[in-house]
Parts: sequence; C-alpha cells; structure tokens
Amino acid sequence: MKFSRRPVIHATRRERKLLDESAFVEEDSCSIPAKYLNLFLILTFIFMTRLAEKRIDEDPIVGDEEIDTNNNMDVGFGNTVPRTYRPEDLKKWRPAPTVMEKYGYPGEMGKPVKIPDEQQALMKEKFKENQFNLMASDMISLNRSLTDVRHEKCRSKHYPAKLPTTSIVIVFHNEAWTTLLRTVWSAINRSPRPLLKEIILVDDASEKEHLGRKLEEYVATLPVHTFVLRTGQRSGLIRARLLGAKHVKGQIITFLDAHCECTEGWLEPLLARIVMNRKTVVCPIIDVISDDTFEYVTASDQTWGGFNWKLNFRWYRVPNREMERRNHDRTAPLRTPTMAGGLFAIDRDYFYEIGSYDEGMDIWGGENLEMSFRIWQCGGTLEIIPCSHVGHVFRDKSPYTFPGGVAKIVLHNAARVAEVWLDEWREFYYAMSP
Ligand SMILES: [Mn+2]
Repeated sequence: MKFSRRPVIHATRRERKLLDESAFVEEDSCSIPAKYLNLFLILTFIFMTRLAEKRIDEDPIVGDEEIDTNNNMDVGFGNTVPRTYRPEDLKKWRPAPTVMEKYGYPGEMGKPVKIPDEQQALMKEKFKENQFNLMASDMISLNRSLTDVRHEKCRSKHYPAKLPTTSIVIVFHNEAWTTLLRTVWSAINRSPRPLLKEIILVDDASEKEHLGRKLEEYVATLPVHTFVLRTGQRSGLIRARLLGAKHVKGQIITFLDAHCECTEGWLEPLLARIVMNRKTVVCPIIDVISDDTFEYVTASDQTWGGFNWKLNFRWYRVPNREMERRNHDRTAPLRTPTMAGGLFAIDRDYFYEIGSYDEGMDIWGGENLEMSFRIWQCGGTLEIIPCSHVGHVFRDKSPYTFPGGVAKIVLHNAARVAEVWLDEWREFYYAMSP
C-alpha cells in the first residue's frame, strides 16, 4: 500500500504550482485549470483502482517519496490582509505560572482516576450520558495540574515579547459541566493573561439544566471575560462557531472543543507563528485524555492530518521529506495537509478573507477537511505546532443526535467538500461513496 497517499499529496503540489498568481480567493476561483490535471488524473486513477481493491486505510503510512513542501510555498496571492500586525495591536506578556499539584486529589498531574468497585455500576450508567467517564471527570478538580508534556527544547524557545490577543470560541451541545469548565479553567490558568481577550461559549441548543442560567452566572465570576451565546435552535458546529466568531474582539480566533485541557505554554507558540504571517493557521498537538480514566496521555509528534477518498479525516505518519524540511527538528512547525478541526487558531481577518466556514454544512463532519482545503488553496499555510499541546477527550462514539441520521449528514457535508474543492478529483470521492 505504498501508493496510498500519493493522489492526495500530488494534488497539493500541483495545485500550489499551477495556481495562477492573479487568481484569488473567492472560494471557487482557487481551483486549477482542468487541462493540466488530465494526465495526472489518469495516473492517479491507476493508483486508485489498485486502492479500491483493498481497504484504503490498512496501512496509513505515507511513502517517503512525495511532495517537496519547500518549494511550493511561495505562490503569490492577492494581499488584502496585511502580513503583520500594527504594533499597537500587540501586547506584552509573560508565561502563565504553573498550576501546582494538589496532593491527594484524584487525577492530579494528569494521572488516571480509579473508580472504587462499589461504584462501578453507577459509573457505567453515567458513562452513557456523554460517552465518557463522567464520574471520573466529576471527581477531578476543574483546576487540575498536569505534567509539562512539551519537548525539552520547547521550554527554552524564545517567542516575540509582544503578541496579538486571542478570543477562545468553544461550541458545546449538552456538554458535561466538569469537562466544559475544566476546558475553560485550563485556558484561563495556562494562558498569558494579557493575550487572552475573552472566552466565548456557544451553546448549540443544549437541553441540560446546568448549561442554562447556572452556567451564565458561573462564568460571570471568572477572572477572564467569559460569556455564553446561544444558537436558539440546533444549528450544528459550523453555524455555532460562526456565531461565536462574529463576537470575537481579539485579533486571533482560537477554536477549542468543549472537553479539552490546555497545557503549560500551549498558547504562545500558536500566536507566535501567526504573528510572523497572518495567513498561517495553527493547530496544537492534540493529546489524549482517556475517556475511561481521564488520564492525560501525550500523542505522537510524528503524525499529521490526511484524508481518504471517502473524505474521512485520518492521521498518518509524517513523511521523511517533511522531517527533512524541518531539519529533523521535532519542535519545528509541521506543515500538515489537513487538520482534525476541533482545535486551531486563525487570524480573525484572514478567517473572513478566505470565506470563513461553509454555512451549508450541517451538525458535524467534513468541516475540518473543508477548512483545510480552503486554507491551502487560498494562499494560507496549515501547521501543527509541536510545542503546543492541548488534551482532548476522544470518544469511541458520538453522544449526539443527528437529525435525519449521522450517515446522511456526514455524506452531505463530504459531498459539499468534494464539489467545492476537489474539481475532477471529486470523482474519486463519488467512486468510493456512490
Ligand atoms: Mn471532541
């Protein structure tokens, strides 16, 4: 299965090379002239036929030979968003103090929580509510301590003395109290205060009582300006994020999922990257918070985001070529084809310049690939920043309801991605998902 990633990767290279310098930015104008792709399409189709015989994800390892990521970055585009910020938009900052361990409390330093035998039955019952161990989460402090998971070299890195501010946007639907508030507290505790403009919580029509007035009253007491917006009716992740983004006053929008924990030094490497080039969109390394024990487990820094032709997001091993481009420095920014989508930071003006999100997408699914393609095809760069780590509770299945059914919505969204961004390549999608 050596060839499994080649179609994807070549698409990127071709697009970057062939993009007309003057063609700019309206979604569809980012595409490539059809004639250039024909020959390549045929070659790729041969690979695809081979792929179709087997399951596509058997071996999600990228072959070493593929794009030269070094030489495809300098395509000029129209420039409406200035590359840098005005000096008055930048703020002096210092690293946030370390959250100290509270000895004897469950889950401190990211350790797993063990539920006593006599409570196992209740634990299982509560698990169903959110598809994670709610009982464990409820036992852990909202301010729990974590180990410093960063690579050693990250701790001595120097970042600009002044950085732009960010607003954090968190969308939730029926989220548990403790996971949501631990996300908020971890951001407050571990972000340099001058850089954290506000935290915007967007409630996508939750039914749980604790997410009503109680939440509003609670967040009003927080040391960082935090407020709740409500979509009113179930709108889906995209439309809820757009509602949050509309209220952002910081220069940078940082989207977080509702069950995360930000770790020490997570924010400054993200902002430092954007301040150098506002068209850089950055993701932290997404570590794993166990859905079972809430243990904090570090994820690999050797994976990046890709996709298969069903347009499912997948993690793949970072190819050697990208390692070489980074001089084998595991702390250097990693140019990733796609992102998982839950956690990223983007300049607010650039977000709107590239057309923000596709509002026609429902509930959940596909929007991460859509945004990734949008960024790369509209003159931006998408990176994973290895010195920034944020934990996320990964779940085996979604606890949410999808009006009309999961499959229908996810397929609808994926088809939109194919139609808007893939040109002829959409045929591969339709071949896999007829
Ligand atoms: Mn999530």
